[in-house]
Amino acid sequence: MNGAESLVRTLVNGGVNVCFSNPGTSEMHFVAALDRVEGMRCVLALFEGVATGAADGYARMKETPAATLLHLGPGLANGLANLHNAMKAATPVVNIVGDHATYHRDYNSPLTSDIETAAKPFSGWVKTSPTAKTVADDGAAAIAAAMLPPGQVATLILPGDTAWNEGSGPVKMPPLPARAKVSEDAVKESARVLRAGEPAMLLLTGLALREKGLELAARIAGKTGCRMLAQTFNRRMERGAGRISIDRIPYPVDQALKTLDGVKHIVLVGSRIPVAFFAYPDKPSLLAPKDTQFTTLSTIEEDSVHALEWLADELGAAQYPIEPSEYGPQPLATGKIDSITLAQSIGALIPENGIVVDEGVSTGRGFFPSTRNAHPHTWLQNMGGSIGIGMPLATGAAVACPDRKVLSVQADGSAMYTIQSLWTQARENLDITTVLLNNKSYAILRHELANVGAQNVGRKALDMLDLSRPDLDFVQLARGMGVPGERVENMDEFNTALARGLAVKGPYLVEAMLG
Ligand SMILES: Cc1ncc(C[n+]2csc(CCOP(=O)(O)OP(=O)(O)O)c2C)c(N)n1
Repeated sequence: MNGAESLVRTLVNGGVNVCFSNPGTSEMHFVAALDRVEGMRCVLALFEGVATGAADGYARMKETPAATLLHLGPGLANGLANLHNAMKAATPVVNIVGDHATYHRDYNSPLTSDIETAAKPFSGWVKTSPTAKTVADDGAAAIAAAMLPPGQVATLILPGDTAWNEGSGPVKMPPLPARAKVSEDAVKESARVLRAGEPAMLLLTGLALREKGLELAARIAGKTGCRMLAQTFNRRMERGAGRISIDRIPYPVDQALKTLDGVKHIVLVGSRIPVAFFAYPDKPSLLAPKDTQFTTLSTIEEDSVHALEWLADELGAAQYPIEPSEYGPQPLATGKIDSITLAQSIGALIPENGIVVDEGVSTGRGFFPSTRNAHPHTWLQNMGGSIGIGMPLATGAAVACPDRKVLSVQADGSAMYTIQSLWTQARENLDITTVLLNNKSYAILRHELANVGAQNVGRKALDMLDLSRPDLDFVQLARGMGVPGERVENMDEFNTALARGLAVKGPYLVEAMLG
């Protein structure tokens, strides 16, 4: 058995059952091995950013990593932006990059580059496998590294001769470490702060935003009178009817400052100190008041749910009554298409147990309140700020959860970075309805122009934020990649089109024209 097959068998034994790939010559033995091994689904992506973003979406839903297969340094480079997002989301990814055969590298042929150096800033673990005999061991180590709490990108570089030479056969996985439990001190100190009677807040992210964590946080908040908020961006939240509803720190700095005004203590539950996405002249970087005291109940690596359980016990809050959201969205909106009417209709139409992928950018920013009383659903966001994640994330989530409908809420400018995702969605018949928000602009950047204090803005600058001349036609783009769709100009049309898309089993695109 060659190295490639030894590696693929090791991946399958280690629970890696999907490979999002865009291969080349150096990966051909790996590709050939995929056919000889049962249990590995291969999904072709037509751009590497689709593969890496899909691996992120898959693992966020499945809790185990997918593999990617990328072609040398340039293939990796094309995939880096979404690996950056995956790193920020602490998503486990086994990122496999083919390389020239070890003896060929010194000739500096056209595709040669320093892959390790390119991978390092976007990976928690990087290794070039030296021989075919070690490649399976390195594969197992890559899975273990990816799964190291809270999860990370592990990049395994695979020189061609490690794939085609005689390998070791598959190897067993090393034992995976469990999440660490928090210390008693962390719990006691958090309890002391919350009992003190000063304005306090739990700031949650990660595992704490699943059902159990939210319930525990709500009991603690009810009992102690503290507030609870989520980070602005979170890797996964469980929301809707039957779940505890939680607001997020708003994105705009002024609104965030207002939201956090007056707080004296923030207890961090897997979260980080709240800071602004960008610096602006005359605005602070820290979003909480200067004299806020921060107490860490749990870090992102630790078991936040266990920590909340312990804290609830410590505070005598374990049985405190809670009020989960009830089902009861607002009625479907009519009239003009804008961020408010869209939010209302999406709230009414989110399917039971759906997965919402949110790259709605400025239009989607206000979608939270009106989706609170929707059917129960999961909400995925971009934590790394590199746009072009939405469609790949939706693709990966749909591969991970074939029985759940994915609703991909997608702004137009961000869509164009990884629009090839639609082809993969069609090829794999993935159950994804995309709501394409067409406002013909990089609208958020228009606000940012004013926020940073740019003066004398003229035509040349505004042209850099404008997506017209020519206008994009997303229905035609989708059709060209095998995804049916329709364009809508008012909310009545939107409601009908979205319901139609959601009723289809497979990909569909609704292009909503914003005024
Ligand atoms: C990879 C990357 N390139 C550029 C940016 C800068 N950027 C942030 S938002 C944005 C425009 C987003 O436009 P769109 O998706 O249409 O949403 P809208 O602002 O119209 O709501 C750009 C270019 C970024 N965040 N990431």
